[in-house]
This record gives sequence, C-alpha cells and structure tokens, in this order.
Amino acid sequence: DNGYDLWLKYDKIENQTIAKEYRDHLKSIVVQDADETTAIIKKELSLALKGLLGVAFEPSTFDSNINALVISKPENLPEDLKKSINTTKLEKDGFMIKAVTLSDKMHTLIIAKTNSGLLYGTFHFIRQLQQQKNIKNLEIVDNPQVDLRVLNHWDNLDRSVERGYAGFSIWNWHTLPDFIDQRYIDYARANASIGINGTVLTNVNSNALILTPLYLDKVKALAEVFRPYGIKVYLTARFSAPIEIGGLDTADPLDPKVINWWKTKTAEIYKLIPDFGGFLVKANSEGQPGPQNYGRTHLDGANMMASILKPHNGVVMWRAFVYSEHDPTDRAKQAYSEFIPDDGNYLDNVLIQVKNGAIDFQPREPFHPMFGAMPKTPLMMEFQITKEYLGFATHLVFLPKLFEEVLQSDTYQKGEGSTVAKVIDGSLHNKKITGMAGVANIGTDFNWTGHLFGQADLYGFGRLAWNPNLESATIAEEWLQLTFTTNKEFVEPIKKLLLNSRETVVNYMNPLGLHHIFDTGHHYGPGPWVSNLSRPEWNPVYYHKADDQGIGFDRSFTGSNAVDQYAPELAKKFGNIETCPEAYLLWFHHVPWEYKLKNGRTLWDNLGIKYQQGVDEVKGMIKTWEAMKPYVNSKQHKEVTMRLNIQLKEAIWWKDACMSYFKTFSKMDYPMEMEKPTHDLSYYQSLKFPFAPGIKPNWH
Ligand code: BDP
Repeated sequence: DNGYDLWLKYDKIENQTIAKEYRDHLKSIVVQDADETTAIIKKELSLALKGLLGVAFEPSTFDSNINALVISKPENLPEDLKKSINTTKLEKDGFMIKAVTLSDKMHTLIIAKTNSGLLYGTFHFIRQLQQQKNIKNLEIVDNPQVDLRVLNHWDNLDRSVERGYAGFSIWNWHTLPDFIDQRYIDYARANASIGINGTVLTNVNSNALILTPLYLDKVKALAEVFRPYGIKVYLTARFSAPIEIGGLDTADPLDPKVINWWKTKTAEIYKLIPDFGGFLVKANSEGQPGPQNYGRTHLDGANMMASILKPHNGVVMWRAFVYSEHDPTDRAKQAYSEFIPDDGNYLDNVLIQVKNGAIDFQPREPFHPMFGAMPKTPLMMEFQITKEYLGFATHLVFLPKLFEEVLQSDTYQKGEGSTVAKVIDGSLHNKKITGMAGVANIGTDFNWTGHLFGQADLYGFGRLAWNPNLESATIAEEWLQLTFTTNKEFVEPIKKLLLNSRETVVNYMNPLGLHHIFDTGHHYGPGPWVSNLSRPEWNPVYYHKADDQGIGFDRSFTGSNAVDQYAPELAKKFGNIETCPEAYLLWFHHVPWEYKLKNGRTLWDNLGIKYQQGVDEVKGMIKTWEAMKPYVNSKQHKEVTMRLNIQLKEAIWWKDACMSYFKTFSKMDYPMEMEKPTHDLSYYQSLKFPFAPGIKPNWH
C-alpha cells in the first residue's frame, strides 16, 4: 500500500457478523438509468463490494422479494418503493439514503435528483460500509450547503507547482490531449467522493498561454474526463491576456476592443467546453496585472468578465488578496478598504474569493474582516490545503481544525451567532450563489500529498466545502477509519493527535498571535530578523515589531485601527489588551515584555513556555505514533516517523531561533521551563536553504 488509494480503501471486512449482515442486505443491486455517471456508480459499487465483502456485483432489476440496494432518481423508482419515500427535503445535488422494509424484505435506497447526487450518495453509502456502521435503519438526507466546492491548483504550465510540496503538477500538458493519464480519472473519482465539483487547473499567478487554442484543447480533454464525475473545469485568466496573446495594446476593461477580445475568447472556450465553470482572477496583487493598471477598479474588471460569462452560465471568482506597497500603515486593512465600498455593485455571477485571514494563510489568524461585511455580494472562502506556512508536506498538522476555527468564528455582523460558516453557506444574508476554494496539496507523489496525513487535509476540505458546519473531530474519525482501521485502539489516540496538532504548530512557530515571521522566499523555518526585502510588508520585522519595549503589531484604535473593520462587539474585544484573546494578543497589540498574562507570568515567559510546549507536544506525537506500529503497514509507519522526527528537529529550531532573537530586545532570562538554545543567534541567522520546493528564485 503506497497511499495511492487515499480514503477509498476497500479492504475486506474482518468482522464476520457485520460482513454477513451487509451481504444479506445487499443481495441485489439495482442501478436505474444508464449513462456515464451511473456507469461510474456501478463500477465503484462493484469495487467496493468485492473488496469489502468479497461479493461479485451483478446489476439486476428490482425484485421486491430480494433485499436490494436501489440507486435511482425519484421518478425512476420502482412503483412499490415510490410510496415509501418523501423527497421534499432533497435539494440540488443532495442525496437521501433510506432503509425501507417492504413485505419483510429490507431495501436500501439511494435517491437523488441529479446523477451527481446519486454518485455522492453512493460514495457516502460505501463510507458507511467502510466504517462498519449499522445500515439497518439508515435515514440520511444530506444536501451540499455550498454551491461551488473547488480546488485551486497553483500549477504552472511547466509542471512546477507554486507552494506545492508533493512533487510536480499532475497535469501533463506535454502529452495532453491525446494521452489520458489514469491519474486524471483517479483524481476525479477521489474528488467526487468528497463532493468536490470544480477545479481551477492553473496558478493564480497565471500564464496567458493557457487561453490559446493549443492549450484549450488540452483543457477540453481534462474537462471530458471530469464531467461524468460532476466536476467542472475553471481557468485562471491573466488580466493582460488581450495584450500577450491577443495582440492588443491595452487590457483596459472598459475598452471596447478588450471587451470584444474577451467575448470572442470566452465563446471559443464554451464551444469546446459547454459546461466550463468560469475564471479565477488574481489582479493587482503581487505584481499581477489588473484593472488598476488602467485607472480602473476591481469592480470594473470583475463586472466586465462577469457580463461576458453570464450568457454562458459562467462565474468570475475575483480574489481579494490584494495589498500594495503604497499603503504604509497596515497590509491587513487593504482588501477590506478596497472591496467593501462596492458591495451591491458586482454582477450576480461574481464571487469575491477571500482568504481565511487578512494576511496570508498563517498558522493562526483571526478571520478576515470582510466575512459578513458584504451582505450583498457572494464571498467565497479560500483556504490553503497545501501547507505553505505550516511546515510544507513535512510537518503533521491537521488542517480541518484550523478550517473549523475560522468557520465557527462569530462575525457578529447580524448579531451573535453570525458565524463565518453562515456567510459561506449563504444563510446569513440569503446569498444566491456560494463557494469554497482550497489551494490544492496534490502532486505527482505516489500518495498524492507527500505526507500521508496531508490526505486528511484534502479529505477534510472536501467535507467542509460540502458542509461548513461539520466538526473537525468527525472528519478526523471518518478519515482515520477509512484510511487505516476502525480499531478504537488506533482511532482514539490518533484522533486526539490530529486534533491537537494544529495548536502544536502554532505553539512552536507563531504563538500568542505572532505571524509572518518566516524566512524569506520559501516560508519554511524561522526568519524573524529578516528586514532587507524591498517592500516593507514582505519583512518579518514589519509584523512582529519587536523593540526594547515589547512585541506585536498594534492594530488597536490607537494603532493601525484594523480592529475597526470588525463588528463593534469584536472591535471592542480585540481592541482592548485586557479582553483580546491571548491567541490573538500580538496580532492586535504591541505588548510590553513584562506584561502579565492570565497565568500571572510575563509575556516573555509565556512566549518561551509556548515555544517549549510546542516542542514537547511534538515529542508526545512521536511517542503516540510509535505505539501504533501494529495498526499501520511498516513502510508507511516508518515514513511518518521520519517526518515526525524532522518536525521535532524543526520545532526546536523555531524555538531556539525565535527566542534567541527576541531576547536581544527583551534582555530577559529564558523562563525556567524552556530548554536553552544550543547555539547563538548568529548560527540560526546563518542557516540558508538554497532549494525549497514550490518557489521561484527571488520570491519574497
Ligand atoms: C502567497 C504565496 C504566493 C501566492 C500568493 C497568492 O506566497 O506564492 O501567489 O499568496 O495567494 O501566500 O496569490
């Protein structure tokens, strides 16, 4: 087992009682309809039943005298069964799984209004079997709570992947369109199994070449593979494409030539791919071209594209990740200031795609203040599944815990209980269209994600995009049971390990609200001293602002006043050093070294204690994992052990580098709980990494 099968492992169920019960209930399998998607359903069932139960699957017609699994749209159900179901709660691509007894026979129905819904229902049912759940009284209605559940691939056309740590891009542009790698099919299957229904194939730092006929043919080939799995293809659109590949002298979104160019290009795409999803755009951010190059606004750019996509049913996902060197006060404030005033002015097929926090995928950030603050505009969540600032694919960090923390944050925008999840699922302000994007952690590595546990992040993203209110503990348990074993002796301790792992990385990297203190370019390892990059807000010193007095970014009312972008309840809470949660303390305040925290110890002592705690927790993870040998194959066990050992080494590196650097300001002794650094500061400052995956030379 090299991890290729992800959570779709159909190993034989050893428990004979359960296996027999399942076999009894699944005497016949009836799949109504015959098209590409139902063919996939049949294939998946035959794989699963053969693997789990050793049963060869023969599709049959319904016979009420034989226990059956019936997969059907409501209107195609056999008459006898139609009466026993009520589909009023069924929406969009949702599904219903229901056990029905008819004259002594038990039938299990998987019902959906669409074929994608039937596929999702089938995968969900198979999960029940994999987890060895009781299927006798099944009664599930599960509707996706978010419309667009998309992966963002930061994949370049040369197959390098920006911030990708699991090998190269799985899109082999060289051999497409004629060669269809089995990986594309397996990719679609895995994503459909967790409800993902869209994929943006290309990097947000985009290359206009993808919009040329040569490449569009390749995109078409991928779209055809993905279509029966319910997955739509999207592309990143480089704003200056009309110049680069269109031969125009401008990309001004209000220029008729430019508008016409996009119209023609879009029509060309839809001719090849009738269900093309639309464009994702990074504009006027980190040097990318955009409407502001022509004195226009994000609104002008987004609406121009949206009006062109509208007749084709396409959408524009316009990113709010913008910041410029011209705003000297606080990078965290810029997106809010640029986008909020235009609430209500965007066309209804524009979604503004917002990162979970206002800076950039840090181990911990307060939620982005834009969430809940644009009642008239669909805001889409952008999470990062690849772990750019969380130890790449080397450290074990269970991201669904981070995602959950963001989604369950209360924005207070419509009073208490206005969670980010309700903004994302559209229920807070009755949004017509909703979305969640995850920057993919997929690459050519055998096991797709590099770290075996990175699979949990992908799995968890999909599950949360389907239902943003799922609990991370549920996700952890599901994933472990599907991937390893249902044995509690394994699942319970490792579930605990997963759920704690996020706090651990915060402790040893960025405790108490510290952020962006990573080394230049690669964002791997500590570099709190870095101060020589060309733009102030690329430098760690800009973010921690350590000096003789204390440390932290003052975003309170008397500082940058970023707190004011939150609802008044939160602004008040975050803005006051006494009431600000300690987890965000140095995010919002410049705190004196001697300042006493709730435990009565100084800020300085607490920093040292947190860093040490992070290190100790990794030691604990290693111990827990060591005891799991009996449940994991030896190759995978060893691989994870090696990565955990690196994680420990690097947690110590983070502690020692950061604490010895901050000591030059605090001039205080290390707290006694903390193990002293073994080298002096200059040693940590001298460490260089000539190569790290996923970056361009000279990247900040
Ligand atoms: C930052 C990454 C950079 C991305 C950028 C983005 O360092 O590689 O291009 O975000 O999201 O996190 O556009």
